Amino acid sequence: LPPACLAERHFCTSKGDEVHLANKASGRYGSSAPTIFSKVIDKSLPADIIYEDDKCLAFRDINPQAPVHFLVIPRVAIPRISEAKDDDAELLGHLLVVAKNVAKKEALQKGYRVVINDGTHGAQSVYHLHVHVLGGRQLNWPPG
Ligand code: TR5
Repeated sequence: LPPACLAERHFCTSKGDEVHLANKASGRYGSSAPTIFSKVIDKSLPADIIYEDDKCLAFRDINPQAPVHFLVIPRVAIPRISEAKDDDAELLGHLLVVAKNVAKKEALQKGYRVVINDGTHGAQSVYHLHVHVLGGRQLNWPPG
């Protein structure tokens, strides 16, 4: 793992860690502080980027929870879905279109899950809006 990731401790290894990190992150970040994903966007931190355009990029999750697990993030730093504005509708729609196009390129024809975690109860650990796409295995429902 890149040292910055280790230092930031935004990755995790288990469900319990994920909730713990989410709680830590919610206390540490104000609503618009830059996050580790700003460094992915400006390429100062290496990430496995699989798609990018002028509005967003998609890259593989560093701690994948399924054989295919990537994130789609806007270039503008909206901290969380609950802080998106009604005017962001076009951008939010674009993120979903990119999610399904990249899922197709990743051969997820059997299906996949699209998730946005929000805030502490949603177990959000990075306060830069991101759409998770998980697939390549049978997923269970409901989530924990
Ligand atoms: O819990 P939420 O929804 O906030 O998800 C944050 C996701 O970001 C987790 O699934 C992490 O594994 C993922 N993550 C964290 C870092 C990171 C990443 N994915 C790709 N690349 C990453 N870098 C370079 N650094 C991270 N700290």
